[in-house]
Amino acid sequence: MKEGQFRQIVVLTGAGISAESGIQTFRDQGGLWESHRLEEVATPEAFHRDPALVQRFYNARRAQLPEVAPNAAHLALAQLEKAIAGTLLITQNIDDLHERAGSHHLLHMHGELAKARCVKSGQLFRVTEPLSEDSLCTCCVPAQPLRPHVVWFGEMPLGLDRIFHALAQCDLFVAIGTSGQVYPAAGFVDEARSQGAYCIEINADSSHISHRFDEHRRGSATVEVPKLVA
Ligand code: BV8
Repeated sequence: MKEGQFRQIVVLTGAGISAESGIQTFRDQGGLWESHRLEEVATPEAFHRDPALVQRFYNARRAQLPEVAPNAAHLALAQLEKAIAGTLLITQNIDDLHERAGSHHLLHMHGELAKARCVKSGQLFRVTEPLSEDSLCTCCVPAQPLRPHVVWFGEMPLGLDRIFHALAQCDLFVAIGTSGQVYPAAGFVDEARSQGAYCIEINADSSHISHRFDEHRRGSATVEVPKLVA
């Protein structure tokens, strides 16, 4: 990226940026877990219906975190924010690989696997052991159930005001490793494009939103993201 070419950059990442770190994408599993569709497990209704199943789903994914590490794509994005202060990294992912790579201007719009929250007060807690349907908060009397601090289907994503403000100001929008199937994230490219931002898609494959981008860099994130940032 040439010096001074872009001043305000919004980057959106999806499961594909963590694939080469060993975290399976939703698309690889066909959106399945224990033969449940993601949309069936990642919902408030599922948590109400079968909290043990939903806690097991997130315990299994949380248990992976200590075994995986940020890859070259995560590290390149951390370098990008050092080089261009007007960079905002929005991730759909709930893993902690962007933080561990050194990114700070980061917004987890779908929440964070490493955190749980009180269903009543909304207070956040760092998860240090597997949660069960009996996990309770320590902030309320009587104690209330703890749920994963994750945005489920049908729930409002986090940080949307900040996101739409950044999309309205950016001169470059880059989507990395997302299939563009989940809204409102899949519509961010339209917001950026409508105000004149240049839009680049980095993906190993085509996506549901490829046609909305000015430029496509087809390939793995660990190759294409460092090239973009160089
Ligand atoms: C909302 C956290 C209102 C959980 C996730 C009916 C009722 C209510 C809502 C809806 C409805 N119908 C539709 C909706 C909207 C719904 C939606 O979009 N549904 C879809 C299924 C149609 N959205 C919502 O409910 C959202 N909330 O709408 O609230 C509202 C409306 C407007 C404005 C404000 C509010 C909330 C959605 C959040 C759901 N939670 N995650 C968890 O993780 O367990 S979504 C989850 O799935 C992920 O976070 C991620 O976002 C999504 C998976 O998408 P991707 O990240 O793109 O991953 P995927 O596997 O699909 O693709 C990987 C890509 O990487 C591929 O393209 C592949 O080619 C590429 N790749 C692979 N390897 C590599 C690579 N690329 C490069 N290099 C590689 N090595």
